Amino acid sequence: MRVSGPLAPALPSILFPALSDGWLSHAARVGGLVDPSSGETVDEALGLLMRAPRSYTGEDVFEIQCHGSPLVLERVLRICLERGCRAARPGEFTLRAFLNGRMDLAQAEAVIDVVRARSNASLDLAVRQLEGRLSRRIDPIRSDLVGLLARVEAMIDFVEEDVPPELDEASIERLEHAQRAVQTLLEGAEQGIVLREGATLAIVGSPNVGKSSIMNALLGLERSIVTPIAGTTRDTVEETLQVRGVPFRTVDTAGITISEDVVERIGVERSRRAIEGADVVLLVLDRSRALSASDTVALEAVSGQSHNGHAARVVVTLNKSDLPDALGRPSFDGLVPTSVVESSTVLEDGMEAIREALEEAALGGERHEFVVANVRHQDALRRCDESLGAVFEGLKSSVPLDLVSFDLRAAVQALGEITGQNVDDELLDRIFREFCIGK
Ligand SMILES: Nc1nc2c(ncn2[C@@H]2O[C@H](COP(=O)(O)OP(=O)(O)OP(=O)(O)O)[C@@H](O)[C@H]2O)c(=O)[nH]1
Ligand SMILES: [Mg+2]
Repeated sequence: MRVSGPLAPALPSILFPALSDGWLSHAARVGGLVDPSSGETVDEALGLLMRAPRSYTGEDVFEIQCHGSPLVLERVLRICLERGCRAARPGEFTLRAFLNGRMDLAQAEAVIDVVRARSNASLDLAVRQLEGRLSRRIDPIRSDLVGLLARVEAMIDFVEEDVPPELDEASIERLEHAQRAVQTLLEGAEQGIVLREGATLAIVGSPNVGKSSIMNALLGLERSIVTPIAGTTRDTVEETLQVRGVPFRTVDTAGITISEDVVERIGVERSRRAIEGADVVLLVLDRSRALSASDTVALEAVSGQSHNGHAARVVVTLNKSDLPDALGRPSFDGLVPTSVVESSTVLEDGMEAIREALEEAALGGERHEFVVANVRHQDALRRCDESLGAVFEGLKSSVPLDLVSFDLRAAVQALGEITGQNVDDELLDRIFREFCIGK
């Protein structure tokens, strides 16, 4: 239980009457937690007083660690409420931390990302944002633009008649530098979304090529049924999978083939739908036999697919590499795989190559060192970039400087929205509504 605000320092001696007064800040103490109205001991608990400003919220904070029983928690909560406390709203502790300058808005938003992270990669990103990585990139760009804005506004005030004022070379270079920095941050935007939200992977191919075996090998558990009988997987099997920290919603599909069997036909139809819904397709071919009619149908299904208008990236694996090669390098007729690898689930060979290829396909290339994963931040960066573009347009066509200053101010404001220099209550409300109570 955490209490923040002016009532916090009074609580230790009320709740722990047996302990001597004089609670030191940041020193935990253990004792009987007593209900002051009845004098009854509720639990044996730890109390921790943290004096402002060295606390999460920046206010005086008292934290109680009792045994996890909901009954105990309820009683402690009731005692605190009777002493004038009120229940925290979702994210209120973090909101106060932001309002008291303990963290900026991007850091505050990272708190919820840490709580919600579904993969190592997204947790990593959230923690780095919490540490202030994004803010440290944004702040210098913004303060440079603020300096330039001051300069432009001074020029407006001192403009001489008939002499069109011009921005000096050095200032223009600084503007260009700022825009490049913003664009660099935007470069990893797509990766940021993938790392945060994950990608959908469909494992497809003709029957019996080893799709389910590969799915199991990637998962490290026997999720899908594997047998020598073609047509073992008759329906899609879904599982979440982490590949090098990237979350994949993975779908093992029924082998694609031309079939008269009703059940099989439905399975194939579902496989096709899985391909349509995928960001990444892993096409499995059996290297130990020549390309069959079913392989061709599978290849066509993968080539013809498109997902929300943009095609999924395709990784091909030539499986059963432990057996003699009867396939060679097939021509993929119009299909351009991002990688072609070889694998053998029997020898457990090539799984790293598949993982690497899947990661690259999902991220659309090499992993950026730092990416902006929050859509709100990306939107603000885009607006900043656009406004800076308008500034350059304006300078080139010698529009009045007050118009230039208008665009420059918009760029500064967009960056300020990320770290929280310019935010209104409505936006704060929207951000912190997403939080859970107690954060
Ligand atoms: N030699 C060899 N056999 C393999 C390999 N991978 C899978 N197999 C075998 O191939 C057969 C089919 O494997 P599955 O993983 O069920 O193949 P699938 O593509 O899921 O098959 P369907 O679900 O029927 O479409 C099984 O007998 C596997 O043991 C491999 O790398 N080498
Ligand atoms: Mg299968």
